[in-house]
Amino acid sequence: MTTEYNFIKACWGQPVDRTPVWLMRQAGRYLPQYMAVRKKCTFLELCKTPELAAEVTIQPIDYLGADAAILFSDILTPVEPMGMKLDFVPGPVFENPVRTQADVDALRIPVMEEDVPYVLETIKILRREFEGRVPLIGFGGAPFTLACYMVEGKGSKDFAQIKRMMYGAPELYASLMEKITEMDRQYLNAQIAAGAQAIQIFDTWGGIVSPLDYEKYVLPYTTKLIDGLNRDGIPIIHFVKGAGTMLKSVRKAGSDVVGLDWHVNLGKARDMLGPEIAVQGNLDPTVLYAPKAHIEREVKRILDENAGRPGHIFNLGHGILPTVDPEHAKFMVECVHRLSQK
Ligand code: 1CP
Repeated sequence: MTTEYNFIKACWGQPVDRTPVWLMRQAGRYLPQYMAVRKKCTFLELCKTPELAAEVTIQPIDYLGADAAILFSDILTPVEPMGMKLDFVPGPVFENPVRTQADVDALRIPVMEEDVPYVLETIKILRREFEGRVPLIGFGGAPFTLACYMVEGKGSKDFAQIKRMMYGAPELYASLMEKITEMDRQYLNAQIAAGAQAIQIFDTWGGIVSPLDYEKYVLPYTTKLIDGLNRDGIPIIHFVKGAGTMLKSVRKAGSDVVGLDWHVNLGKARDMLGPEIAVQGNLDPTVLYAPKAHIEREVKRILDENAGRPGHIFNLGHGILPTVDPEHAKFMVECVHRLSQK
């Protein structure tokens, strides 16, 4: 695989002249440029207007100098046309959560070109815009994280509803997960066909189950999803938040890159995962609240833990927080580039 982009090279474990870096949720509320666009419309309108979605995708590339762009959308965008009434306040809320077999049966698999044309159009605009500059990452939620929102109806602290279904109605749970996995497969393949150059799968809630339950209730569906992607030449990044103790299970899903939150030491994680797989992430997002000298020390510490091994993409261990000073985010990107330059 030949590519000029450090980000793509690092995904494949190839050597780079400096460590590539981007930030999860790099387009968003911490950027005044984003808020200026966001003032004019709702979040869903922003996702559904390709010119605006493209504009806010580009903002962090121009401002931060990140090495990869991520499509501006949400993991729940393709769930709405499955037949679920979605609102953002600003977190997602479904008016009609999935609780019964009839609810699962009523969910439809969207026809991507007809139901989410704005996502595919945004990708096409961005590819033209970024050609030769940065690669574009497409993304989706892992089936389990999507199911959490669909069953709970919103974010949750204890995830009581999804766990009731998982343990108490395993057949219902399995039928829901199968349907979501098939939707996700078609959605991510449509993004690849439209021009996405890498795919990130966000399993934000995959770490809320025990390691044994992860293998039983979460991993089989993510594995099936990744297996069904048209991934020739397209690196797949798999990020499971809170999975530090079960990275060997996460690796079994078969991605090219494994995402790391900040509850795990990057060096130890790499030892556990082995040299064949690349890693991404690891900086505690709250470190961006610290003085610059502290940010620089933390960047250096993570680069030192990686110890020059190929296949490292620098990132936060989860999304950037909305109250972070954008200048600190930009400084973090500069530190990664300066301290890793060969
Ligand atoms: O009013 C606003 O501006 C809405 C805030 C917002 C934004 C900017 C939401 C609502 N989503 C997004 C964009 C978004 N969501 C991106 C954009 C691209 C980028 O990274 O720059 C991405 C990749 C996501 C993915 C996403 N949405 C995840 C997975 C990653 C993560 O942060 O864990 C999850 C869990 C969501 C659900 C969601 N959407 C929005 C919010 C506030 C949330 C989280 C709610 C919760 O904590 O339960």
